[in-house]
Amino acid sequence: MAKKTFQVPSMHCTACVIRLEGIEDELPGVIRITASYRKQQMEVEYDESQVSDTQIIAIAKEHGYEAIPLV
Ligand SMILES: [Cu+2]
Repeated sequence: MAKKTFQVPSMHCTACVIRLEGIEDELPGVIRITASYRKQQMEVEYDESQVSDTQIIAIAKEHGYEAIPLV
């Protein structure tokens, strides 16, 4: 199990939080996404044997959000 935080600078309202958190139901292997509009971040818990951070970044992009992994 992996947990990674991404900076999402293009979040502009609380509806973005709901859209980003909805990704957890779309991408197999993603267990939970917790997004914060105030922090402009989303925290993703995922099974790294099923899904990679590259795929998470790609699906966020499909929704119109740039997700930058924090080291
Ligand atoms: Cu928004």
